[in-house]
Amino acid sequence: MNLQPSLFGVAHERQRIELADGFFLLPAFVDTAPLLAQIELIAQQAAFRHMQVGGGKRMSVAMTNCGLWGWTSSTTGYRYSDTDPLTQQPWPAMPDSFRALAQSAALAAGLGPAEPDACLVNRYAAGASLGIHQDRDELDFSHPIVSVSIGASAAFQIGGLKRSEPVRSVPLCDGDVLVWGGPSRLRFHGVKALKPAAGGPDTRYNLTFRKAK
Ligand code: MD3
Ligand code: FE
Repeated sequence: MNLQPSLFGVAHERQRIELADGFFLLPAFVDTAPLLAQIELIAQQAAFRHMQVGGGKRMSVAMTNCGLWGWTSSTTGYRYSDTDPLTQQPWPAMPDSFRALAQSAALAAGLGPAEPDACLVNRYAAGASLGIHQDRDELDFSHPIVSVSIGASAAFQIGGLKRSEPVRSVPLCDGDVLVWGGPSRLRFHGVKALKPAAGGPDTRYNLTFRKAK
């Protein structure tokens, strides 16, 4: 009988990889097909748009939101809004399946419970990137953030608590979930320009669940 521990996980065994203190990767945590269908419904009510940032630059990532609060950016700054500035309507409701996913991921990471009231939906076409930044527009940093990667793989960058600290690049694949909180809540991070692999999906989506207020 072979009592050697296997180098390969059993198919149903879920891994939890701690990339940094309080920063967890749950590889292939979720089947993304149903999430894509929900994203299409959300985008019918609140279209993807390229928001403006300071200096009048247009972000290469297209964004929309669901939930009580939506993250918005304009030439006057960043804020959470309870209405879509394009329509003056409330953002589409957060699907129950999204909230359940965020909660189960936060629990699986050991950082739960998550009580997201905001879900930012990012869409990356080839070449789109997100510069190094911190997520600090939320009221209370004691709540973890959950992020779900969908479609094309991307290289995300994790830095430290100061912009000047070195960054590490980690590949994020379809179905991967990240959960971070505690000492990693204010880490600098970003996403390198998307380079879709031949024969694979040409777009990447990311859901970021936060407690905004
Ligand atoms: C946190 N989105 O919308 S989330 C954002 O993939 C945002 O669309 C990215 O950052 C996206 O604000 C990244 C995942 C992520 C990756 C690396 C991190 C979050 C991180 C490193 C440190 C802290
Ligand atoms: Fe971020």
